[in-house]
Amino acid sequence: MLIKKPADIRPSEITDPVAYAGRRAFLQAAAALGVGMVAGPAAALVKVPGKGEAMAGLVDTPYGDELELTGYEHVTGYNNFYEFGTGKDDPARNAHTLQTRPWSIVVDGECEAPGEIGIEDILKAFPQEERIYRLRCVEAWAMVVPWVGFPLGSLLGRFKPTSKANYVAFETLVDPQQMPGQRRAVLDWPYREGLRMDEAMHPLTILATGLYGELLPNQNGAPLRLVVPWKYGFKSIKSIVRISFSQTLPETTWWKLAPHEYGFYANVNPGVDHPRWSQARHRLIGEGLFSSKHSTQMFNGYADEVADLYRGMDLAKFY
Ligand SMILES: Nc1nc2c(c(=O)[nH]1)N[C@H]1C(S)=C(S)[C@@H](COP(=O)(O)O)O[C@H]1N2
Ligand SMILES: [Mo]
Repeated sequence: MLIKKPADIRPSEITDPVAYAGRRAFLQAAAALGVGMVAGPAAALVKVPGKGEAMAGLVDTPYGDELELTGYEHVTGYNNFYEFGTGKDDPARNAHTLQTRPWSIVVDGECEAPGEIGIEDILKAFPQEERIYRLRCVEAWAMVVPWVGFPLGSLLGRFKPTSKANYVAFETLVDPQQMPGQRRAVLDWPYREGLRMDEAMHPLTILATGLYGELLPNQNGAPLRLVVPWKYGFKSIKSIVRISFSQTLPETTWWKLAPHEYGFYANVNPGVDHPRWSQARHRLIGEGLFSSKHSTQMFNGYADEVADLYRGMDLAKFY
């Protein structure tokens, strides 16, 4: 067995996204051997591509160690963001008109301390963690993204939700000047999403502020978007301006538009097909159109963590 001395370890060997899978195993082995790391714990974070603004002081987490990352160019070049067009390459081309500073989020509804918080304060107040999550889109494609963000629950707690807060509703910015797709009534703007309170407070649910170690590119929902790894992609609402606690089930964009196709829960479930396509298998973006498909797992592989939230529910009915 060849044990490399720290000086022989190039940073790319530790952080190269392609050779990512073994990074923490490597770090643990190095620690066990008492080998000092070149650049401290930060060396475990993914390699920053240098396309956007790098984020400092990120917290490494154990989430998603075993997953192989989707390439940065796919994560930022193949998107859904109807405010900038309905084509998968429209957001990357058009989202540069979005102004993400200044930006603030209003939090209201069933809470004792409604208010407003700016994105700069959010970045300062909550330690930004790197978590690698598999994210599934409903049209049977998936990506593995190194998100940067923090648990949604830690933000929600500050506004002191009351006992009537059964759900949380989210809204995206409406501004047809900045969002050219909103000049047409493709969707009923603003884009809206919602979670049950216990889903919102689950530690896997995050508000993402970055990806690949950099502030979110506009096409991925800058400056702040939701990420719920056990649900289909459309739950991950982008460029959020309002979060409201509600006693009743909030209306959500796709569910309202086509209730027989998209439900409120939108949990990844290989056993419940979309009326127009199977949900049992999916392709990973970046592997190519002729690549073999992967079997979709219940709750997108997060069943151990989240299945309890739905105990006793008929998931074919509450899809
Ligand atoms: N505001 C807003 N949020 C949105 C969408 C949208 O059109 N508008 N599309 C959703 C859908 S269908 C998906 S699959 C994901 C895609 O996120 P990504 O482009 O970062 O992969 O964003 C979701 N969030
Ligand atoms: Mo989607």
